[in-house]
Parts: sequence; structure tokens; C-alpha cells
Amino acid sequence: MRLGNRAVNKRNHIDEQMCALGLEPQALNGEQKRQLDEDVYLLLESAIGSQWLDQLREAFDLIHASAGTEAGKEVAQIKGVRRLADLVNKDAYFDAVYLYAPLLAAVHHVLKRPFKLHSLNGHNPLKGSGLQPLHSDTGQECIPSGPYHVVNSMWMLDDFTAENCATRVVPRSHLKADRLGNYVEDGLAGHPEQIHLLGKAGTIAIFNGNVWHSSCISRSGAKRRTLPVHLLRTSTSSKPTSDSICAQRRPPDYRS
Ligand SMILES: O=C(O)CCC(=O)C(=O)O
Repeated sequence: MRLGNRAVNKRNHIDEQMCALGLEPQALNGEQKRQLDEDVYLLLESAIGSQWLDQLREAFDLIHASAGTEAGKEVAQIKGVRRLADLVNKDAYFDAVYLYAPLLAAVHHVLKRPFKLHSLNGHNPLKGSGLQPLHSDTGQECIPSGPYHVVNSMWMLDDFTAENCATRVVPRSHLKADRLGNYVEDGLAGHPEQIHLLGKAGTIAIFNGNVWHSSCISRSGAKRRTLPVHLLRTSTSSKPTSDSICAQRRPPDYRS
């Protein structure tokens, strides 16, 4: 993120505090809005430049190595998955991830109200592991027309392929009323409408947290490090995972 003195521009829905930190408001184009509203995800290709990508990969591996068997335990450890949790409190280096302006623009477009960082974790399924049940990121019933509660994003630090467990998503599932359990009997089974979020390392995939999704089994075992970044509407009763761990590094709310 570049720092500098820029005028506060409320019309762009960015909080004054964020502008003072140098955040540059970004606008989505019509096609990007359509993808978020109607399809299932927005892919920002080559969003993470090669130097930033190398640094994020290195940070992922270093934090994982230094945490050892404790890695990911603040949220959940999963057998066969290299997990990291609460990265926002591990290194200020990750601030640039959740402050990435195009991500914030997409989140604002979906949520249309104030929001905050909910979690910034790491996920790398190993060969033969990684299958999660299909889920949405809100336990609440979905109202197809919104308002929505959560936006998720997958920061691809390695190529996401069909063989190495690229996240599966069910297009337009955020437009279904009611809970996922009323439509899907076995969340671990393949869904007839699922597709995979395929992309080159450096891509960011952003989707409405109501979209049914999960990681799959890594068949190739090729590295598939990702940073899942969740942003949540502010007026919610659920606590950001980072709150409970270290109040000092609690990121600011974004306001519109
Ligand atoms: O890593 C992925 O592909 C999805 C992760 C996810 O949805 C989760 O951890 O809840």
C-alpha cells in the first residue's frame, strides 16, 4: 500500500481513517460487478506481483515452520493440511493483504455496508487430504437478494489446479433461499453444479460468503498455499477471530 496525503472522499465509501493511511479508493467495472452479483466469483488475475508473491510464500513457510505442531491451532487444525491462523497478529506484513483496495471495493459492492476483517488464515492441503464439506461462511439463512454478511477471498500463492485441490464453488448458490443443509444431503460428495476456482499463482478469487464452497482432495500434492481472507459486516454478533487473540493488532473497521 502506498502512503500519502490524499483527500478524503466519502463518495467512494472509504472511511477517513483509511484514506489518511493512504488507501486509494477503487471502482469495480460493470463486468466485475456482474460477476460478483450473478456468477459466483471475481478473479483478479496477476493481482499479487511476483516480488510480493515470493514474500508471502516465504512468510507462509516461515510462520508454519516456526509454529511447528501448533500451527493453525487458534482456529482449527486439520489433519493433512498445513494451516495457519490469525496472520494479522503474526506480522504487520499481512496488513497489505486485507487493505488491498480492489478487495475492499469488491467487499463493499457485495455487503453494501460497513465491514471489518474477520480472519486471515493460511491453508495448504497435502497429497490425499483437504476435503471439506460444502459450506457457506455464514450460519444464517440466506436471503437471495441480500443483505449479505461475509465475503471470502482466496489469495493464490501457488497455481490452483483441478489436481491440487482448487477450491470448489457452486455457482449461484448464494441466490438460493434457506440453509445449505436443506439442499445438500452429503456435503462431502461432489455437487453436480460445482466448479473449481482455477488460477495462476498471484490470482485473487473473491466471492460472496453465502456461496457454497470448500476445498477438495489434493490428488497431485503440488503446493497449493492460499490465504483465505474473510471480511464480515460490522453489525454482527459473531466475533472476529483476531479480536480474541491480540487486541493490539485489531485492524480498523471499514466504514461506508
Ligand atoms: O482452502 C480452500 O480451498 C477453502 C478453505 C475454506 O473454505 C475454509 O477453510 O473454510
